[in-house]
Amino acid sequence: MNEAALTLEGWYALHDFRSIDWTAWKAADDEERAVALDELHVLLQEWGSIEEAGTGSTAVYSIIGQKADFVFMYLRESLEEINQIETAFNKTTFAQYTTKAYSYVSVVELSNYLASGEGDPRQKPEVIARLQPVLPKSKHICFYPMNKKRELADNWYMLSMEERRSLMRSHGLIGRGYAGKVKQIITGSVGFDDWEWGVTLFADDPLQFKKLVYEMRFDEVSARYGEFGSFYVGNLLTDELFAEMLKL
Ligand code: 76R
Repeated sequence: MNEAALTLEGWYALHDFRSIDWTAWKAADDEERAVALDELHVLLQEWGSIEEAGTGSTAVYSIIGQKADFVFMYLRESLEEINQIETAFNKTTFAQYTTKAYSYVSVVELSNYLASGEGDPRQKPEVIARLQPVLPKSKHICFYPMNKKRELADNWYMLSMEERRSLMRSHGLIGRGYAGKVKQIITGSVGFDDWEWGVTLFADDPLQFKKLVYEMRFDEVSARYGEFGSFYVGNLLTDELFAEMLKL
């Protein structure tokens, strides 16, 4: 059997995409809308406290285009917590004015392709910080799921560890060129969802998403082996911006 890459897993992830039922939201009376906004505010505050306590992180972004209206990206220590938070939102009054657009279940993943150094990586602060990342509050998010191809001529999983390592080196070098401009979080979803990885990118300048993804298309890992799902791009929603979006 071919050698599998070793992976380290961190926090579990749920990308929960929702659309707003504007007809229902507009038909609600002021009091009902106020209750909905209050409950939403309470949840956002709770998620902030979890982030401060270091036991999880949450990103809230509006989504541009018709695929969804907003996304909650939750990182938590267990699937139970992820499930609880999803259910807690579903029970809110505000959730009654939303519909489910798409969701993605995965876990923060680091692989050993480019690993270096001695000792247990799980004890290293820089590794822990990547496995349990505080999601950046960048102005924009970009999410898409992807696979590595398994076709007869181009089968990632039949390449030797050495070949994959060398291809990943080139991938990492391109990525590093975007240091400071794009923050990437790779989550693994084999056994969890319909694709093999979720790619979540954060940037203040949305053009950096386009430039990074385009440049990678020419790199062999993506050009030959990458298969991509739908792309979702959005803008940061603070408490205030969320309230603003919902204002009639
Ligand atoms: O983790 C590391 O920083 C080491 C290098 C590295 C690995 C192992 C790395 C760096 N990535 C790794 C793994 Mn990546 N990455 C993607 C996409 O659109 C596309 O063509 C592909 C989507 C982007 C945009 C991206 C960005 N990466 C992976 C894996 C797992 C592969 C496996 O195990 O087979 C996937 C699916 C994937 C996909 N990558 C980087 C980036 C960026 C910006 C970096 C540099 C990070 C940095 O050095 O700060």
